[in-house]
Amino acid sequence: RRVSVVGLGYIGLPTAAMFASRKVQVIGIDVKPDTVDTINRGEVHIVEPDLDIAVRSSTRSGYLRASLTPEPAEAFLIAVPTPFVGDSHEPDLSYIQSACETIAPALVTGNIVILESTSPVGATEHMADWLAELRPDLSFPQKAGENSDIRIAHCPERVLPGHVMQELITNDRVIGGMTERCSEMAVAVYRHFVTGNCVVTTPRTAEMAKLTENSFRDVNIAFANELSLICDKLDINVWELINLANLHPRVNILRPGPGVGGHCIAVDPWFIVAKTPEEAQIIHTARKVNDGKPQWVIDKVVEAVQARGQSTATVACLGVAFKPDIDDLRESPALAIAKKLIATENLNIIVAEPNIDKLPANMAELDVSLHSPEQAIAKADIVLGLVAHREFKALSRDLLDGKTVIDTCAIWE
Ligand code: SAJ
Repeated sequence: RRVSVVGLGYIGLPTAAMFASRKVQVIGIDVKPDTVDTINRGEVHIVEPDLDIAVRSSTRSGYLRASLTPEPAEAFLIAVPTPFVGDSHEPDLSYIQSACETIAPALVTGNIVILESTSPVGATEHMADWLAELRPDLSFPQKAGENSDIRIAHCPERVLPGHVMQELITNDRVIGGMTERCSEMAVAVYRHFVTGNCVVTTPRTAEMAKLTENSFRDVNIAFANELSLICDKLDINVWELINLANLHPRVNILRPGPGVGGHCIAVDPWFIVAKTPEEAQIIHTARKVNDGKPQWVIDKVVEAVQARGQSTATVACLGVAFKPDIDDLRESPALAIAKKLIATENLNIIVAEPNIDKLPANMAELDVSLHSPEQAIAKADIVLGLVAHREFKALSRDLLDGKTVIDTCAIWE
């Protein structure tokens, strides 16, 4: 058995390592020579608990190998990014299209191609059409139905960063085959390591299911964030309010924060809005509410400086990761806030982020050194809680005496 995983990033690499751990021969394909070399040395280029161990043992055992060029396999899994086109909120399918160009020459009768990338509704059909154009000698399900040479399915990934290696195994999978046999074959592929249910549907429903899951979370976080603005105006403690409301057996409000980060929840709802702008009113508004939260936090800091009657102030930003207890800075609202505050006149910014040793090279414009939380608070006039890391929650409240505290994420509640 051989599986090829195209795109060795946050989803592709853990998935490849998971197949290899089950003694399936895996060829991982990536466009970046550095990534290919790193993996072939048994090392990893991304941080995810236990991924390093899995990649090291799979390359040593010979079940995982990375390459720039495609090789024959039974199943091809595509796990490439689907970002926005430029500064727009339109999905960019060009990475999927390139992946098709990469694998097309290696396809033979009996293969299955599975799209794992989070995609707008209709993307799997586009993928099938691109492959059909590239390989006119083979038949595909959109024309040949159950008799096609190549099978096609969409099986979106749903794993939570920080828990990927566990959730890959235990999460239920949505399997959207273009035909029943496409779904059956996709289920057989995932059964190598998935212990959760594999639930079969169509590609369009599978695409929408993934977008719906992340939009559901975004809308619910927006509700919590909107409550935080309302409570601030009405002089009510939003954390106490939410705890009280959540005592109701059918209410479960999420946590307000400095905004929504990461590369999924702040992106995927736009794929629904882009397709159905008239209908997707709540989903669109939720995006705007969550995207507006960082500026609200910045305004709070500026107000706090004025309230202290100071012309300049030192602000300790506690946390720059995109969520608690993780070292991932991508699309982090906390980092965006810290950067904007650094660019604000008369503010001296210090940053504490216990999950990283140094700010990454491409953040060089962040001309600040990392402090321990205790040091940062000691030097600060204003303490700005941005991420509820466990190290911050463990801090003594006495450290905050005499400081102005803006706690956006309930570190001290
Ligand atoms: N956040 C809040 N308040 C909350 C919960 C989260 O402000 O109550 C913020 C976080 O701080 C973070 C952002 O939302 O900035 C997103 O964090 P998250 O933990 O909700 O989600 P992600 O982006 O790490 O992973 C999500 C997951 N989706 C769902 O839970 C529905 C994951 O299962 C998906 O696989 C992943 O997106 C993905 O790749 O699509």
